Amino acid sequence: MHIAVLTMFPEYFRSPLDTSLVEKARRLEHLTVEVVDLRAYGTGPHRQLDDAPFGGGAGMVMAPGPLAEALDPLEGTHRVLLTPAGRPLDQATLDRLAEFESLTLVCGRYEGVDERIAEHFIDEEISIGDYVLLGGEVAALVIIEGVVRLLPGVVGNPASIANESFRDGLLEEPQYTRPAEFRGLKVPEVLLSGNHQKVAEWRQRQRLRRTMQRRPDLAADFPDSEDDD
Ligand code: 6GU
Repeated sequence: MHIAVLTMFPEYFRSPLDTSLVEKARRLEHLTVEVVDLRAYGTGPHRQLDDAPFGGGAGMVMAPGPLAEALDPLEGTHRVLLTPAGRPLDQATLDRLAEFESLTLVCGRYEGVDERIAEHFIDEEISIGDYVLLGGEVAALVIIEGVVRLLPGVVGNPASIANESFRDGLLEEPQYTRPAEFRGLKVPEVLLSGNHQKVAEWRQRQRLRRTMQRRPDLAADFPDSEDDD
């Protein structure tokens, strides 16, 4: 996969792209990332990217010219604008984005981008949640991490992707590792029992219970998810 990131803050991406599985994916050539400095497309001596909104009001708008020039060579890639006004990101969206050969992530700043860009130079608009950040950079990194771990060969054990929270609409059960007793705190007995059937039942019960408690919105899709424990 190739990802182009359009941003006013290219330095934002250095260490995240050089760390962890993202670095490994780049090293193994599952992934190439090109960070494009939008400032290079700005106009005037200050390489300006924003302008006042038509109709008045507070805040500034990212002007269409520089964005269009940066996006022209990326026609044919799947172009995503990161904005709090976009559709909320979820696992299904990441699964879908991971199928593209070439993604472009446009990091919005200021009050927004000129709507003509959103309508004619962008394929979809995505938000990472119901809160406001300074810009789309963190959201672009969220998408890069979410997508990279789905690329074949990047995560060692594909089962760890297949079994996770959200893939079947439930949160994951609690996990424990050694020691079996830590500062007087014990691991649930059933996990030490060696009874695989009992363990599987316990895990499923924990998943339902956790989802009910923490994410009743998700649990609503599971009519059989009474809190029976
Ligand atoms: Cl994509 N951008 C900004 N600025 N704020 C956000 C967001 C994006 N998603 C949630 N909040």
